[in-house]
Amino acid sequence: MENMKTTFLFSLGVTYCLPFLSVAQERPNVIIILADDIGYGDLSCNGEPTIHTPNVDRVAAEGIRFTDAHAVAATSTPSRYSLLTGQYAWRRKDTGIATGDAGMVIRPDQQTIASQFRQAGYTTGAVGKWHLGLGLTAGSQDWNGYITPGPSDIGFEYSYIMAATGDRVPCVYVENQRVVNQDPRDPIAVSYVQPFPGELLGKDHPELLTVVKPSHGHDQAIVNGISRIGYMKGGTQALWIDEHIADSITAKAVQFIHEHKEEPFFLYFATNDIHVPRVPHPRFRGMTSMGVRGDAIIEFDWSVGQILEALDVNGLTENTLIIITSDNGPVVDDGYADSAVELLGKHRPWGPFRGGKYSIFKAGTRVPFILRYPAQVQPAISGALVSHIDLFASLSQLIQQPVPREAAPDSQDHLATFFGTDPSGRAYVIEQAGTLSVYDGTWKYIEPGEGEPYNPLTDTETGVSPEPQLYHIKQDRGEQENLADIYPEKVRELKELLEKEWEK
Ligand code: NG6
Ligand code: CA
Repeated sequence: MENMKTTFLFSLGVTYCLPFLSVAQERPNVIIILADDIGYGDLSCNGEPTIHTPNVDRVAAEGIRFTDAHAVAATSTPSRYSLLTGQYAWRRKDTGIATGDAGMVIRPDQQTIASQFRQAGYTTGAVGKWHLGLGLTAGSQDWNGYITPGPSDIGFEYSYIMAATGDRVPCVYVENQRVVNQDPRDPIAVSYVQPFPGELLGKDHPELLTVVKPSHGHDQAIVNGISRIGYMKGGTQALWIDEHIADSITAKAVQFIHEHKEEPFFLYFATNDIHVPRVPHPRFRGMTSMGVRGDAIIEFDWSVGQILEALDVNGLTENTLIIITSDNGPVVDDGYADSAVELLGKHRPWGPFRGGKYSIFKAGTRVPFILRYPAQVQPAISGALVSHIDLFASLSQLIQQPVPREAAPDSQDHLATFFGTDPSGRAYVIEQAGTLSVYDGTWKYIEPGEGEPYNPLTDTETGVSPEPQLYHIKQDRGEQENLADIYPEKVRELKELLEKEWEK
């Protein structure tokens, strides 16, 4: 079924239709599908033969697949903050991995991509993983009432979210800033400071961890046979069921599309897959030989397929711009003994790159990025240098919504590059993980930093070193040879770029 707008235009007849049609096409629907911890190599369109993700591959075949696309940070909160606000998270100290009771990191007076769409007259929604805090300050939320400020204060008219991550309490859905299915006789309390009297904890009761046990950390509140980070009491009826998370949030995203098919909409759909704890629905179990990590990728791909189908059946495919990307790079053991390491086989979640989640090496932030918009964009593969930081300005340009002064200070309009008509992309990208790096498409400089070069728990090469590092990514994409001593001029040039950014 065509939407009303198109029908109206057709009824005007061909002569009058064309100019109007182009106006109509300036207001496409926009969907950002933000995966959690899916690496460059975790999607078959990016070349690893060990995984099969047909729905994502369809989007790639019908759109542009970017091979040099970057998240701003190698963990979720700073990455999402930067994507949504167009401001580098490292400009603020309070944008590290948020607890489940963190205050809202994006302030109500900040503009976001969502508020831009809202001001342009779009219907806006956020579904899935949030991890950007709620309420005014840490621990101040009323989990039994209206939680404010929240997504509606930063541009999302509708929201159906998990407050933080699958492995952090509270393990409940929050719809339009109220906990779903909450029974007032069983009030929810959340703490990241101390356990509640009588609350059984994972560290004391391994026998209660019937679904999966931690490999490190994750030994506090027990919910559904899985111990988590943080303490929680009450809300028994409201608890999510881990196996059903993908089904629950995908259904809400699909419902949002159905309900708003007649008007331009912006949907931010942030999946729980494939973050830990990985508990894919039983129907996906065994679909790969890689155990739950592989099966969660298939579940993610299924979610993408549901979104595509909702667009197809409503006749929205042509005029909807859809982006599929990930908040940060991959990790195999992220704190649960779920056999992901043992069953990985030849699969390379990081693709040809070094590092992974938490790492300043490439795989920490070089993420999958696919854009499809059949009405305007020809299918292609693009090697242009692009970053999440530019979605704010570029999507604002798309909908011709002016960017207010002070808003999105780091975001540049690269819509033509995202549309495949200008191959140049960004001059350089800045990335964050323990320290900062700057990469211009050829050279990458990593600022000296403090911290361990290797984390044995997650098997991560952090890339942090007290020495400056310089890599010639064009010739050495695996970042093996530090050329800082040989090219001090290049080091100085890139270091100065970073310093200038700091001063902005
Ligand atoms: C870490 C957690 C990890 C994950 C990460 C955030 C431990 C031992 N590790 O602190 O499991 O939750 O935070 O991941 O607690 S992110 O993708 O949301 O940034
Ligand atoms: Ca993540």
